[in-house]
Amino acid sequence: MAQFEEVSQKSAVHPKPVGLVLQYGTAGFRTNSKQLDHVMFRMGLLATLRSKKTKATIGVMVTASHNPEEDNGVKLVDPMGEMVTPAWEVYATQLANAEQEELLTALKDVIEREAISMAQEASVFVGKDTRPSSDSLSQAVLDGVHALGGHSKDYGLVTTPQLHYMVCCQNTQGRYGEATVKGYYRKLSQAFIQLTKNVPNRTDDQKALLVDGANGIGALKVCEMETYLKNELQLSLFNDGSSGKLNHLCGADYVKVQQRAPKGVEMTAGERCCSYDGDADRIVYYYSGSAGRFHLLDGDKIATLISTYLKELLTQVYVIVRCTKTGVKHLHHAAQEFDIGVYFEANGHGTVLFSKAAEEKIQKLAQDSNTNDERRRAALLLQNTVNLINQTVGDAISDMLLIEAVLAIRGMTVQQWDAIYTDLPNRQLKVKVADRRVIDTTDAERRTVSPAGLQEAIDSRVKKYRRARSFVRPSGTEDVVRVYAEADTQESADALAHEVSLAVY
Ligand code: 16G
Ligand code: ZN
Repeated sequence: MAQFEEVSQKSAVHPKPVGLVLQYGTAGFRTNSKQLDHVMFRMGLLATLRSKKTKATIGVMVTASHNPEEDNGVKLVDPMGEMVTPAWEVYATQLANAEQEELLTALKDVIEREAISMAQEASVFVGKDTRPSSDSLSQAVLDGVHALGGHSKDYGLVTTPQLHYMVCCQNTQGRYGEATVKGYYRKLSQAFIQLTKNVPNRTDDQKALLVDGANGIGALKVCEMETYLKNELQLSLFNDGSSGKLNHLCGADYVKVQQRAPKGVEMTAGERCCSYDGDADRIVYYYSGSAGRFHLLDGDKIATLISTYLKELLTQVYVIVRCTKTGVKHLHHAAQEFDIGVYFEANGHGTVLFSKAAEEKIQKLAQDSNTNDERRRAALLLQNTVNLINQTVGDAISDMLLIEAVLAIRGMTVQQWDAIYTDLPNRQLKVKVADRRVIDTTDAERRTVSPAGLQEAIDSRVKKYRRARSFVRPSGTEDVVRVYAEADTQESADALAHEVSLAVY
């Protein structure tokens, strides 16, 4: 078949290093960029098959998020803008690891198992972050798509959530919005302006925000967006990529883990600051207190701010808290089960999901002239809130605008937001062990079930401290075990984390 002829020829231009084995992990393939050319070509092939199978546009994003600049990675985006289904993660791994001469067999195996009609048209959207390697790697993805006769649209430099958004817009025939970067800016900025325009006496201080762009794609894109915001938000951008290295001493991951301000950001007491990660799907806030103390507002604080705001706008709500395993796909899935699902990881990745029924109800109330003024006002706020949120995946730019709007509407300072609750002192450590897979967990990774005796050992150490908890789980992205401990004082939290690490080791 001519189709496979072309795959053979082109794949020779993107050869796989013999013996190299990679895994489609929690967030796709991720490793040193030098090892990824063949993976990119093959993900172009797989995305084309996925598109034929679903009869919809599929996305491929080239990025390694918060990893160092030398790394890169790739992940696939399913039709509604969500992460690709687990069964296809398995195909991705098989395809990436097939030796050169086995590639066609591996490809045909997927086609057969999924009963894919090769006559079906295919369409793939491709995006990339600002890493030096992203140019040639995204070209390899496009080569893969074309080798199987798929149509492609290359969005070039976009944030990860922008690509998810484009895929969703395309597959919902524009109902979610226009599948262009400008369409994205227009939709979000209009919603933001609608939300904030009636807020009385917003001062320049309240409109000002310091942004750490992690020297990445988020910096570029938030700059493009600024004119759309019509001065309703005044951003001072740091780490804009003009001189510094991507994610180096800056960005959301650095700030969250180090619990300190990024390099180059000069903040005065009480000023609101935020940091994106390298592909702008995560955000954390922070400020400097009166004594120069650093205060972090992580994903948990963001979730609290947003859910208390939503609760105020709704007349009848039952708030249910649900915990899941680590990883966006688990949280996203759980959030989909509710009318309104607010999900955030402590690291700053998260969004809000509205069920179709909830969206329709909001729409109806906002348009119904019989609705009383107060309910109508709430419905309009909710409607614009829905439009401001990127429901496909966590989005630093969209989350930032939502947080800014909520603070403005509620007339809250960053300190008042911080005071909604107080975090117990805590410590996170990573422990290197011979084989992290021997640790198995349950209860959303809060208790260990194996190896035998480990949970008892953790319990006995926790008992020695006041208001203490400690969790242990294998990392999904690094070859380490993560240990978390909290207690009434920082000294106790540190000591407990240390003791539990020894028990793990
Ligand atoms: C990935 C996940 C993130 C999770 C992190 C945990 C996505 C898009 N990202 O970055 O949700 O928090 O892994 O990593 O799914 P860890 O297991 O090494 O702590
Ligand atoms: Zn990211």
